[in-house]
Amino acid sequence: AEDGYELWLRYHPLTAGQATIYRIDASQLVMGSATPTQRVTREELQRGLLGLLGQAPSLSDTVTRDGAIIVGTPASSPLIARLRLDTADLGHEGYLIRHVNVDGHAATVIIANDDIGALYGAFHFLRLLQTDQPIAHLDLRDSPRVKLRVLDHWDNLDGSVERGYAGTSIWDWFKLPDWLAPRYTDYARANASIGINGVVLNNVNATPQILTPVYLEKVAALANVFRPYGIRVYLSARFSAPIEIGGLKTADPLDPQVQQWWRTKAGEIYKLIPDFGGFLVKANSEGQPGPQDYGRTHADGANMLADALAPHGGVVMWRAFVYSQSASADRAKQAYDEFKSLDGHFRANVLLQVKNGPIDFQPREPFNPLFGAMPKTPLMMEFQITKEYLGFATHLVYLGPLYEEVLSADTMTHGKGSTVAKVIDGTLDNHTLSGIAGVANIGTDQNWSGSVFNQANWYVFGRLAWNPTQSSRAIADDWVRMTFTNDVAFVKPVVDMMMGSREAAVDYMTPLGLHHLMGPGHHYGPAPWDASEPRADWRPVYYHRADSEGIGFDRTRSGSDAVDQYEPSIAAQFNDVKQTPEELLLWFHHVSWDYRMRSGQTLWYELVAHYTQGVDHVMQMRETWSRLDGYIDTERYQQTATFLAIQEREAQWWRDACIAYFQSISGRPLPPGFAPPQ
Ligand code: GCW
Repeated sequence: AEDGYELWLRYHPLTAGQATIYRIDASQLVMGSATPTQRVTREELQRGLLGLLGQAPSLSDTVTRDGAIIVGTPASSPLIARLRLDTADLGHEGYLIRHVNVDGHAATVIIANDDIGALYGAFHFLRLLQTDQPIAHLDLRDSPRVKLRVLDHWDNLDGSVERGYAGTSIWDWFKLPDWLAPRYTDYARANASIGINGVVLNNVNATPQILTPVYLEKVAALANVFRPYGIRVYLSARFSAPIEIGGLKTADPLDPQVQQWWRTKAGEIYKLIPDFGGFLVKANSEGQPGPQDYGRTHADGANMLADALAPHGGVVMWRAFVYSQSASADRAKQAYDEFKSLDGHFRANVLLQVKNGPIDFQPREPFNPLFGAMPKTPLMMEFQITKEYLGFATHLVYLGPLYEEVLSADTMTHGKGSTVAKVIDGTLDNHTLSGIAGVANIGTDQNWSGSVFNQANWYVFGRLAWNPTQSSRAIADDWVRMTFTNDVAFVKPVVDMMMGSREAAVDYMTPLGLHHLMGPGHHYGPAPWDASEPRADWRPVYYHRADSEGIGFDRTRSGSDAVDQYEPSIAAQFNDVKQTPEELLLWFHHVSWDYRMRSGQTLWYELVAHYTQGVDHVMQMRETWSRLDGYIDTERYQQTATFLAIQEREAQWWRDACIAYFQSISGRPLPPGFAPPQ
């Protein structure tokens, strides 16, 4: 049965015609198996080619026939060294794939400077077959633009997953370190296939127990599984751990005993895990402990941990998501307010991990104003892959366009073209350290991600982490082909459906810059009216501010002045209601219900139109899908069909609830011809 377990690494037989052509160019495998990474690379190629072509290539030490595939590094293979291909620009993780002639035989080489690059190259090569590309005369080279490409698991040690909608945690802490579930290896394969090279195993709302010897041994066992795949483990560290598991009276980062405790802890970890990546820290946010508890700054806290890790080559990923009640009249301003002035005060092995928008993974936010504002600090992107605010498991929402929109946004900090992607990959301000993190959507569900289409969000995250300038449509195209079929009659409509899906969710949930209308706490479904929370900034009305006159959050200079956290030309644009992109209108402005939009319609009518459009799009997706029965297996087809029905019902729920609520406040009539809900 098709349960989606294989993700995009399905390796099911290609059509006979395709297979026959490929078999000619993939007839023999010439590669070493001296190291663990070489071995897993060879296994992957054998498994992939056997699955796709119905016949495994013969293994050989030398090229004896046409169609050989030669894999390795100049250092490990005299044959490759003899070819004298230029690998200088490939770095440690890059690779080249090329057609060559060896001893009179046509061959393809997959060459890298290090084993891991060859594994990435092997996955790329398999992808070409999986997506029906020609392989006879290849000449391509690729290397990652971002150094740390990391999945953040919000997994708790009791097996629950914060904001996880795909079952429970895949880390079976009770059976580790002895039992290594095969799933860990498949997880590593999937990650390596898209270039992910780091995983944070535990929730940022961290328990200190993860740093105790019992758990560190379990962590080490996972690290051993991941190592051949180029993946390092990281841990979320609780700032107060020296008190809770160290028996100290304080966690003050300037206290010598505290510093010593972390140095010793780091030494202990590296003894077990020599390539340990480092710590991820959520401090002084949503009640988590941190340096401010002792009157110290985020920099004091981060640097103390950085000093403990530095001798071993580890990094600190310090989160900029700070959220507390007292800080500011506008929650959107808090991160910038707390961090901007610390630029230049962090150690060289600290990265600041910044959520894509200034609030919290909403369907649409403007880019976070910290991007571009801290040139002396390497800023990491934090995206959310799990759909906390985008319909959990069932709604079909492809996040590629959201990621692409943020990465291609122009911060203007060094003039035109200062994109967020260039901040993240380090090129804008010449950082060698760079990183991007995605909050994982992975759990014990057979299909890993709660739905087949959610797998695409894991996939696109990895591909964009490797190269943040890629097109999310091209990546969707690859994913659909690898996951389902190369039949264009299926691929084209499904890619179109995916590409429109995020805008549809924005429309049926929070159009025109609205945000945080979700039910407080669980964040599922509409609740713009909800006043049950004790704190003002936990209530949706704090964000939409609808009254009889109008709607929206005034973040202009006459309001909270969040606009001035942006570069001056952008600030001026966002400050002016006429120049603000309408998709962000109500994020930055409180405007009258009767405000004239560019279309000539009133804001009220247009708001209603967006909600309706969102529902219409979901109906179209359902309609499209209904015509695709028969192209794929029934299991995945049926589940998707059912989930789309859920999504349609809930999109209508969103529309009807929001329109009814906002109408009760605006007092405006519904647009003529508005079809009441069926
Ligand atoms: O998105 C919010 C979530 C919290 C989360 C927090 C964070 C891990 O609602 O569940 O906590 O952000 O990013 O720290």
